[in-house]
Amino acid sequence: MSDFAGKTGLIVGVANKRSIAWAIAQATARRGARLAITFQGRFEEHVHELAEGLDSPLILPCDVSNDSEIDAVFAKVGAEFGGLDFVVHGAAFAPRDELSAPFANTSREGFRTALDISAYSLIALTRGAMPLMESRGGGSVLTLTYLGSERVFPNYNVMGVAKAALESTVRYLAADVGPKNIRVNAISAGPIKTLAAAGISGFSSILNVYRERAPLRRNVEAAEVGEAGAFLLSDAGKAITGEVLMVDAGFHATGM
Ligand code: NAD
Ligand code: IMJ
Repeated sequence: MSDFAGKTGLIVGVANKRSIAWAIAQATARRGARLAITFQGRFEEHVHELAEGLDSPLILPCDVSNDSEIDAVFAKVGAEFGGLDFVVHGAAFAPRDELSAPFANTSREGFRTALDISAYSLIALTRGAMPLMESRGGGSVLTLTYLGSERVFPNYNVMGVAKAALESTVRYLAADVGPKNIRVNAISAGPIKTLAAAGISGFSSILNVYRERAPLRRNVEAAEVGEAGAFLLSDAGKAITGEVLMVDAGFHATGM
């Protein structure tokens, strides 16, 4: 498989080996992509270790709430790669208290933070990538979302609102940058035990409910999201944009 030969990608949202963004990175690297991977402060060591297995990667700091760090990433990617074919956005955050307190207690600051880091950042990254993608004749942007955008799940709270904003952002961006042959899509993944799921009360019971009710009677693995991500990012997906692809063993289709 070499459908990413000669292609370059930027991966945002790798914390450790369990990160879904890392699974997508591996799926594209295996097919020949050259990658730039960003890390959020405390994950620098982890990301450097993971990237040791990649072919001449670029490792850069990026807090997605910081415009100058985003600018610096694209300046460096432009200088080193001379263009960009795809971006993976896997950053999400809400202050921990917002994921346990009653939803009606959502604070103004918690709401602002969740939407800034989990949804606005897709706009900022896509805008930064645009000139580098235009120089390649187009590109593909992929983000990660969750069904909590449409249905209520216990404790998902303001992250559900942020994911609804993110999915709408996918459609507005797709319409805006489509004429430049840049595609924007999301994968809505089933629950996976990553760092973003660690310490969430009741997460194991959510995994059990999915296993019992999903048509495939199982949960999904990060590697499976990685494969679906590689599909959307590759030329196999070149007529797909503004889409939210469910990669959840069919759970979303069930009523009861
Ligand atoms: P993860 O903890 O490995 O990834 C989340 C990433 O967000 C981390 O790498 C973290 O560094 C990054 N991040 C948070 N704040 C940031 C900031 N200010 N600047 C830069 N990066 C920041 O967990 P994951 O499950 O791989 O999450 C990746 C994406 O997948 C998220 O958007 C999440 O909502 C989504 N998702 C996860 C699941 C699941 O069950 N794990 C299901 C569906 C969707
Ligand atoms: C997270 C919280 C509550 C319910 C949840 C999740 N369900 C799933 C997740 C049902 C699947 C994981 N998910 C899809 C996320 O998007 C998680 C985002 C997240 C996680 C944390 C934990 C640590 C923290 N802030 C966070 N912000 C966002 O402090």
